[in-house]
Amino acid sequence: MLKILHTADIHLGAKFSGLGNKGVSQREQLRATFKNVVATAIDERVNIVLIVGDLFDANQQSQKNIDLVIEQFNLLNQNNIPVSLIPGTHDSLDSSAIYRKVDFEGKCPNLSIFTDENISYKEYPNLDLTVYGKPNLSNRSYISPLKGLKPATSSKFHIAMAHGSFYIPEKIAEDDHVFRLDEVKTSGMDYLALGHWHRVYRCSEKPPAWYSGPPEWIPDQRERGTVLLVSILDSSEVKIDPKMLGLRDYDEVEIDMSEIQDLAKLKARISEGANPNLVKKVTLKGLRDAEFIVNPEELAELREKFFHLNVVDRSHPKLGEVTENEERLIRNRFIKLMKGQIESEEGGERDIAENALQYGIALLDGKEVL
Ligand SMILES: [Mn+2]
Repeated sequence: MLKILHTADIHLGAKFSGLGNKGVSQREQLRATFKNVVATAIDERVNIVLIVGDLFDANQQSQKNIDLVIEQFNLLNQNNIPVSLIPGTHDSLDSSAIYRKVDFEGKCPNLSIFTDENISYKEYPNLDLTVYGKPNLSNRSYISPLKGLKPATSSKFHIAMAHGSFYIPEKIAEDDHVFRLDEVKTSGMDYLALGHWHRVYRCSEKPPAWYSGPPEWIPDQRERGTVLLVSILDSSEVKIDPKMLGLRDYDEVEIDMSEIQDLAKLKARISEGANPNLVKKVTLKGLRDAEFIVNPEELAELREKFFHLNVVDRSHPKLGEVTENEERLIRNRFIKLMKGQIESEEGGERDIAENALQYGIALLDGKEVL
């Protein structure tokens, strides 16, 4: 059996400028969680660690982060655990690459960085394993990170690393290092370790191809950080065990303001599940009582209950009832029609209808709104 720790998108050095004074703390947490990833690899006695791009958030890094990576890789070395790594889109192998400035391989004898422009491979004879991969050479590329991938040795186990986007029609930019399902299916690999998407996601069951997501929360991520413990049995059966290592958790909710009558109730709803390690995004929606105006300052005290709280108000004031004898007025006919439209729609369409109602009334009242 072969046991792997698969991680990616650690983004050491990320700025977290949107987090205000918590940014420094989360930057430090990325370092702490990276150490925890290494400690987990040792505890779990994995045979190899795969780092599938974006270990660093940028090619400019503090000496502190460089030293941390060297220290932690050496810790793995002391435990006879090799590391395979590809440069990603944030730490791409361009002319200013951190992997050109710092001789990580010279300082970490257990480390292999894939730097050939095309797919290359590294054999681990004592593990009966070959690992395949290619670096991202820039932030954007039309070339598939799986281009030319096929088994090249007689090893029992073949594993590929790729940092890019899994092709989903009309959802993926074509220059985002795109690879396709048929490339995965015909790769001849036992497992494909993916990076670039910031969530745990399975692209294919056979062969298994998974995104691990980042181990610690970074902006735009909507779940707690995770690594994948991957076991490949001698029968070639693959078991995937996601292990949540991130300290910060993430939650996102929508609150329908038609159900909320006062500030106390709104505060209580926002505070549900509050804890100091939670990043929470709250969107206020729907039609609220016209007299109930939410002042952001009144919600400010709730921030202390969370690691980070972001409240976005997309609610609209409810208008007075429309009576039949007013119906001849264009304005009221419009309101009635739009209310019917709002009732019959859901989700994004409903938002559009609600906005149309507000814009329409403003225009009928002679206001310039667009
Ligand atoms: Mn990336």
